[in-house]
Amino acid sequence: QNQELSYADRAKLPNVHPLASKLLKIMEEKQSNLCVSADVTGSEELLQLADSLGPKICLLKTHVDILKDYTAGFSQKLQTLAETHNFLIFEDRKFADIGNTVKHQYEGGLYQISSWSHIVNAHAVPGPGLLKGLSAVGKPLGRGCLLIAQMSSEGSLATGEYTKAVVKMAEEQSDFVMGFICGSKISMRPEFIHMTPGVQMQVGGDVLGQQYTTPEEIICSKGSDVIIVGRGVLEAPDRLKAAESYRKSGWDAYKKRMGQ
Ligand code: S5P
Repeated sequence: QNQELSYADRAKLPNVHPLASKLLKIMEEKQSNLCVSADVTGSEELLQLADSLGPKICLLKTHVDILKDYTAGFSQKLQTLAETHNFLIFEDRKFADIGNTVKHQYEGGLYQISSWSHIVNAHAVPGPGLLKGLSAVGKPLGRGCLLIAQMSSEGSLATGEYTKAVVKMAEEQSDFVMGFICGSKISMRPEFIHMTPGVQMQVGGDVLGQQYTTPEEIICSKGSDVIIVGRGVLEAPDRLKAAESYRKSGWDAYKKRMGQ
């Protein structure tokens, strides 16, 4: 039967990834399934966003490679804000190379992503060796990875059999993979967290192929767990007010799904 577990119940499952468990607990505590995508190009602005929206979110998603002024000091400050406001950090790096290369990209270079980002994501295209490379770096640090199983953009090739193969790959390396980037619930295992981008209050899109669905639709009808919102918050006249309305909308949809 379709017995729906709460976020709090899922956090306690014996085989849940420790970081998935932590995120699910944060979600329950803060009553937030909102991940804000902080797609801004200045570190000061990003830190300000993290500080002001921190109380509203369970997760903050970054694209560090769009920052024009990245420094190691920035990532330290971001970690401090994550602790202060009790959210996790998700660097949306979309790794997509052979294991040996992604290992270096994850650990080294300018950004040293593994040192500060709790969660990263990856395309499954290269096969399981990519996860082996990433987990060699991330597992000892207690990090987690999301596999990109579907995309929000028009004409995405990540559909059908590909999506199914991604789920299988995740199941085979569930000691490091904690969930998916997807449009809807694609795995029946409650240990996995489903996160969905392409979210705004109104259905629509942008001129470059992005497609938007509402929080209600994503959480309640599609059965996803976390809404990822960028411009819906960033381009609002009052970002804090917008974040609160997405938080409430996502949480109300979750309550409705739980039949409460
Ligand atoms: O399929 C995807 C996967 C991701 S991670 N579609 C997406 O839009 N994203 C990311 O989510 C994208 O890189 C961007 O950072 C965010 C959506 O931003 P928005 O401004 O369209 O809400």
